[in-house]
Amino acid sequence: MLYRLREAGFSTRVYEAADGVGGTWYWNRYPGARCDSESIYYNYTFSEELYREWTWSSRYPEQPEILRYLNFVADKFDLRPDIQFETRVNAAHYDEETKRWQIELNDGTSVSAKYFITGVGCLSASNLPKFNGLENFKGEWYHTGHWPHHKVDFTGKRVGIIGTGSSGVQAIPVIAREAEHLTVFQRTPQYSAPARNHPYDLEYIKRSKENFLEIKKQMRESQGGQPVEVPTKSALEVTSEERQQKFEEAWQTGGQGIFTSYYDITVDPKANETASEFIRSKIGEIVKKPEVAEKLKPTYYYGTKRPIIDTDYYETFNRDNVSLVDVRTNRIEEITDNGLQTTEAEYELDVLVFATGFDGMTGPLLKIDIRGKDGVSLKEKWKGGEDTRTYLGVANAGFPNFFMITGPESPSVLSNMPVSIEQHVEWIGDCIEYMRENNIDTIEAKVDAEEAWSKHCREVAEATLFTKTDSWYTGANIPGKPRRFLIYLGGGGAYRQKCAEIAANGYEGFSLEAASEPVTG
Ligand code: NA7
Repeated sequence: MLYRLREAGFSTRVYEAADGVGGTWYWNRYPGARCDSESIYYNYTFSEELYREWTWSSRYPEQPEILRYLNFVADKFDLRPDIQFETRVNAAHYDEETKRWQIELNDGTSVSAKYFITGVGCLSASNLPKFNGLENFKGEWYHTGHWPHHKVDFTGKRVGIIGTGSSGVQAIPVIAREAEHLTVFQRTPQYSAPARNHPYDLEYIKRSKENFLEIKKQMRESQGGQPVEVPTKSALEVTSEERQQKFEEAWQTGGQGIFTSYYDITVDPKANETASEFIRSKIGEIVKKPEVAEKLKPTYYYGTKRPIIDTDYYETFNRDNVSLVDVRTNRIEEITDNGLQTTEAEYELDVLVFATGFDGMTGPLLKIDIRGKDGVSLKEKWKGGEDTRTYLGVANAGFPNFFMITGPESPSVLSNMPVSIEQHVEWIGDCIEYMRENNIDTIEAKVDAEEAWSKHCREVAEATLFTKTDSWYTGANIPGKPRRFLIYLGGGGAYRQKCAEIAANGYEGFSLEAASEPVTG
C-alpha cells in the first residue's frame, strides 16, 4: 500500500508496532511455523521483476524464509524510510470540520491525514485465555503468536502445549523432537493432511518465472487465489472407490487437495462426512495406540475450521515422550507454580506454550479506538460484534476516507492472502487516485449498500457448513464474542470483478463529496 500510494505521488506514512516488517511472519516465529499456500503463489504480483528476482527453496517454506522475502521486498522498494517502527496506533478520529483523520500514536504524538488505511491483518490480536494462576507459574511460557526472537531451548525440559490449531499442529512435532517430554492439551481434535513439503527443482522455478503473467492471471481469477482445478463433481455422485482413490491421491500429493476435491465438501453434510471419515481412518492407521487415535479423531465438519497441513503431526503421538490430554473431559482447572492442574491430574512442566490462536477478523481493528462521524466508534457501530457490517469488507458507512485492507466481509483468510491483500491495495490506490483526479474530497459507503453487502455475505455463508462449527472464523473461540461469520465466500475472482465493476460505475454504493478546493496528496 505504501509503495502504491508513494508511486502515485501521495505523501504516505506507515506505523508499525514491531521493529521490523513482516506482520504475521514477524510475530509467528514458533518452531515449525510455515506457510500452507504453495510458495510460488505466495508472492506479490505487482512487479514481475520482483517475482523473477526471488527464488523460494521449497513448496511450503518456513517462517524465516518468508520473513526474508518480506524484508527483501522492503529493501528492493526502499520502503523503510516511510515506516515508523515500534509505534502503535492507539486511536484514529475523524474530524468532520477538517474532513481529516487525527491519528494518535503510543509515543504521545499525533498526525493528521486525509486518508486512514488499516493493514492490521485478520490474525494479529493474539488470544491468551484467562487461566487462573498463570502469574504463579515458575517456568517459562510463550504464545505462538508472540514468539521471542531468541531460540527457545526445549532440551531436557518438560513442555506442555495448549492448542491444536494450525500453530499447535506445526509446533508439536518440532518441540517433541527436542523436549524431554511433551504433553499436548487438546480441546478439539483437528483434521490435518500431510504437507509433503519438498525442495523445488530449478526447472520448475524457471518455468514458473517464465509463466509469470499467466500465473498472475490465474491467481487473480481463481476462487481462492491459487490456480487450483475447480471441482465440478459432487462427492456423492461418484462411486466410493473413485472417491477413495481421489482422496488417497490428494493425501499422497500432500497439501489442501482433499478440501478442493469435490464442490460440496463444505456444503453438504453427507459429502463432508466422506472426507471427514477418510481423514479419521488415516488417523486410525497412523496412530498406533487405539485410545490415542480415538482422542485425535475430530467430529466437526471437515474444512469448517481452517484445514491444516502438517509434517508428522499424527505420527508424533507414537513417540514415547509425547502424551495427549483431552481437556474437554479432563478440564484445565488452573496453572500452578509447577505446571498445570486438570480435574484429573497435575502435570509438572518447565515450559508452557499457548498455541491458543487469535481474536480473528475484528479483533485487530477493535484494538484501535477508531471513530467516524458524530464520534461513533467502530465498536459502537458494530454493536460490539453483534452487528458487524461493512461495504465490500473495505469501507464503512459513517467512516469517510477510511479503508480496511482485507477487512471483515471480504474474502481475506479464505483466500490466498497475498492475492487478496494486493487486490485491496490496488482498489484503494485506484480509488484515492480517482478522487484526486475528480476533485473529490470524501468517499463514504452508503448505509443501504453496506446493508445489502453484509446480507449477501451472510446468505452465501449460511448456505455452507462453515457457520455450523465453533471456530475463529465464527468468533466462537473468544468467550463472549458474538457469533458472526465475517468472510466473503463468493470467491476471490468473482469478488475482484464485483469491486472493479463498482469502481467502473463511479463507485456505486458510495457517496462522493466534491471538494471546494483542488484535492492534493
Ligand atoms: P486456532 O486455529 O484458533 O487454534 C487455537 C487452539 O487453541 C485450538 O485448538 C483451540 O481449541 C485451543 N484453545 C483456545 N482456547 C483454549 C482454551 N481456553 N483451552 C484449551 N484450548 C484452547 O489458532 P492457531 O494459531 O493455531 O491458527 C490460527 C490461524 O493462523 C490458522 O488457522 C491459520 O490460518 C494461520 P478449539 O478448537 O477452540 O476447541
